[in-house]
Amino acid sequence: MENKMNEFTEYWYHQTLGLRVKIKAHLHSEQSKYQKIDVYETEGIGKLLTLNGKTMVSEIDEFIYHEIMAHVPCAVARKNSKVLIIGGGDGGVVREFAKHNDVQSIDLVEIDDRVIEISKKYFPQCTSALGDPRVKIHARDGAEFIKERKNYYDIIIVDSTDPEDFALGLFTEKFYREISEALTSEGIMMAQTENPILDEFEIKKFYDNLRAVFPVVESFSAPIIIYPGVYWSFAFASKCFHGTDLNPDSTKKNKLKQIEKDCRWYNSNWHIGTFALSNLHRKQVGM
Ligand code: AG3
Repeated sequence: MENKMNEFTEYWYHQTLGLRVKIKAHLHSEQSKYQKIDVYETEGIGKLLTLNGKTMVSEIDEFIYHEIMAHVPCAVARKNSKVLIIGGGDGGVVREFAKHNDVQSIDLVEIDDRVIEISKKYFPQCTSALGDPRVKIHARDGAEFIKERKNYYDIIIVDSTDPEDFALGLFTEKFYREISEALTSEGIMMAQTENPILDEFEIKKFYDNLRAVFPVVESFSAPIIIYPGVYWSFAFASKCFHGTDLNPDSTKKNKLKQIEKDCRWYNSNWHIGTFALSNLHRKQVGM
């Protein structure tokens, strides 16, 4: 929600607490078929993209979210060849997967193609890999798309908005079952799962939905400056691997080390450490 001309505010935690950002310019505003899309030039954190008044991407911290969404599953997966990203129209997660030469295809399924177009214009650093020949963009509903592929993907990422409105379907047991069916027997899925301390959305039920489908369900966290309460959680689910079962293959390990050199957040020590949960985080996700 924008309050004054020179400030952007997002209230969360039942509208009681929030983030306040000084803005230099309101670069773009439109109502797409699905949502209100805004881009701000801020005083301190670079450009900021919001959807329905909720923060999605800022230049100061997008690398954290995007690096971990791609490199955590890639470090564990024995095969990274086929990747599906649901949501994520800003292109940030695609950019990070594209750094892995063993990834053969990346399907990006974003319901709102306006998010992709606006990101291309204002966040070219995020969309830089969308032209990669391995990337295929599908402007469709992920919940529909997922039904069409069986036993196909090695990694599926759900890069969604908050669990409300049209994104709510991306947190259901039914959807997780379809994801599981779209994955190969060694497949891995990851999703953003909100702030477990404030826990506005009662995320345990989403983890219960995952547990109804996947034998392995784990959680980890990373700080995202612009998201409610900064402490952000992610779900890691798979049919066999734990989040800390890094692929022991030495060629793969060396390749990952090369990628890590250019990462500003991700490295494999951090990866192992982040799966060690506090008591509160464990309780909130039902572990
Ligand atoms: N993913 C959005 C996470 C939820 C943010 N919630 C909020 N601001 N209330 C963003 C996609 C980045 N690729």
